[in-house]
Amino acid sequence: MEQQAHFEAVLAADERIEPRDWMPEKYRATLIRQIAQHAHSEIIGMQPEGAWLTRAPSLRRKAILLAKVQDEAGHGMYLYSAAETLGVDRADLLDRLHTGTQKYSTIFNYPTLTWADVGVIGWLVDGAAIVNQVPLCRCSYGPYARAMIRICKEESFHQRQGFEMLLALRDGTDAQREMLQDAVNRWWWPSLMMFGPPDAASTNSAQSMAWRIKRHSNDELRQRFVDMTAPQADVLGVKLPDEKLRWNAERNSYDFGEIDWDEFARVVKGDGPCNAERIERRVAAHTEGAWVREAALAYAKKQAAKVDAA
Ligand code: FAQ
Repeated sequence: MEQQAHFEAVLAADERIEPRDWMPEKYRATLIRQIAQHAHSEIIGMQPEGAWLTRAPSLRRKAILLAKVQDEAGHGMYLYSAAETLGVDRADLLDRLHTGTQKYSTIFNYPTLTWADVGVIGWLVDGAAIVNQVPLCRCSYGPYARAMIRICKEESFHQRQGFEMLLALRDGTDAQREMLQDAVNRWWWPSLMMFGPPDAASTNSAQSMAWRIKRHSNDELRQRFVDMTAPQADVLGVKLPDEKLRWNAERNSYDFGEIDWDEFARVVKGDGPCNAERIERRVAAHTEGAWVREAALAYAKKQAAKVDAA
């Protein structure tokens, strides 16, 4: 009772729960679920853009893209470390990703067909990630909140590099502008799905908000993203593929059309355009990297033995 009261007092004071603190088992399980899914999304998210590293149109673009893809790996590392403070093992989490018992974001199951897709991912996908993740910097669990502060700083660079790349396409040839519009047509709706199911169907939101893991509902953040992005589309000279998108002066927000939730459900269940390919590639990378993990562990053991001997 005393521990529960302490937990609730920390939440009420908007302070942070730390790994050493007592916490309800369901709070721990919810955090493990969300942080692990988030970590998996970061490392699976390296694949769609990574596919363009060998085809970047200039050395400058290649250097920027390399930095971005490496950042995503780093985000995965911060997040797996944050999850480990809750008593789980990174190897087990990766196992769960590889066997399909833990999810990752639907957005990374769509293909990157042209170079414009790389810019649109920066603009829309990293843009949506920022809207979703800035509030997570104030999440009630300390290690997750602190990881998010670093991640958000890097996401903001990612978003800008994407937008800057798209400005170059806007100012390019007709064919480049067409390529830009085509990429926007394909990525707009999946980006809106990143925020999760509508509030009425969101099974975890109410409890996660009460625990101050989430600060806003899925629909609130989705609306915030649409309001932020629609004027940016005008700057880029592209049309967002939604006939119902229009400014609503009464609500002081954009109205927008209905998301295809059947498509969302299919992609979550593993039946998206690239689900099988993404997991196959991930498992292959993991298997091929076994010797690196073995070598790193052997080195760490040797160093520890040296310290013991001293
Ligand atoms: N995809 O009850 P809710 C990035 C699942 S990182 C797949 O509303 P919750 C950076 C959900 O897990 C992108 N599954 O769930 C980058 C739950 O199933 P479960 C990842 C989804 O947790 C950029 C069920 O539906 N970001 O982009 C999705 O309260 C470029 C019911 O949903 C994060 O993970 C989905 N889109 O809210 C990297 C942020 N949405 O687990 C590379 C942290 C929902 O009960 C390149 N996560 N589901 O079986 C969150 O903020 C939350 O977990 C939500 C979902 C908002 C995603």
